[in-house]
Amino acid sequence: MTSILIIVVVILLLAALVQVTRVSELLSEIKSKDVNEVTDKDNNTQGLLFLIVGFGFLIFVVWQMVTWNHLLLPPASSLHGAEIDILMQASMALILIVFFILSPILFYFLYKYRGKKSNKAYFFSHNNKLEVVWTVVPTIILTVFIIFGLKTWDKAMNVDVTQSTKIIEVYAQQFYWSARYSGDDNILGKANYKLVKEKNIFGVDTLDINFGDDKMTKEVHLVVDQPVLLKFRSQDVIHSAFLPHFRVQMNCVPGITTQFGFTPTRTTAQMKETEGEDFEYILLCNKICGQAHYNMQMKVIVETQEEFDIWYDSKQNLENRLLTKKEKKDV
Ligand SMILES: [Cu+2]
Repeated sequence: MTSILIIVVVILLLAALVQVTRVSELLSEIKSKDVNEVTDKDNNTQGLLFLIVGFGFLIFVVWQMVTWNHLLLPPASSLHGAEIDILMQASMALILIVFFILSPILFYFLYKYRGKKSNKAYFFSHNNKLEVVWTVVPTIILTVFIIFGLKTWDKAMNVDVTQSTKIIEVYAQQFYWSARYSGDDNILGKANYKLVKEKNIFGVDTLDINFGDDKMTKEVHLVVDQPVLLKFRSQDVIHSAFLPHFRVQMNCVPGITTQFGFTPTRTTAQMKETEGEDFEYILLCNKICGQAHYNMQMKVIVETQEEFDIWYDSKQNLENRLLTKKEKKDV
């Protein structure tokens, strides 16, 4: 209700402003003044307004940065994430330094060089030195940042998959996430969307030798400091798996398998100590994939090996879940 009132007041104020301007124009017409003529007084007012609005805007930017800083993500909880954070901080520092130097100069010059009847335009056609400086300096800075970015990206994307890397499938469908653990053999059983039916939501091929020890879960549990390779599939449309705290994001595309490897470095319990009791790691969908997209999320828990084992052992494997007793004998 309050916001409706505020909107009504703003609209009325705008209407009043338009009317006042109109009245002053009519008055000028009565006094047979040219309403389109710009006087020094107008220029002074406009210049001063630019100065006030410009510096007001800068103060607002600083206020936002201070007030909303706590809403930013905490430091990355993954090995490669720390490097992405450094890249992000370096980029932001550069942008902010340039912003806080150039913006005040811009607003001040708007005021200083405001129109005056006595002013005469200065003819300035070309300056080679200036051209070289403002071409070469940004080129060098951008080249450094692009190389830095490419290296960070390359490191994050090309993770060596070793024996200790746990392979987990993350399966997307409107509007759920499910996970499939690859079991003791660390090999995911083959799957095909044509085999999706009833309990077999992943379309797992029950004739494949590797499927039996796979386990299906509704949460992703990870062991701290243990590398993991997430393999993504989608059943219907393009989704995007986003794990903001680990600085991980990957599209889930129907028909192909995409992947992202990373190593979590902080347990959920450790995060709760610094971020508050309500803290949970989360996997979100970051593509607008349909009506209930906003609700497409899955809990992620990082824990110790012992805690993981207790949770993992409590889950039923796919052989028991999908096959009847008779089918098990036949396999
Ligand atoms: Cu989605």
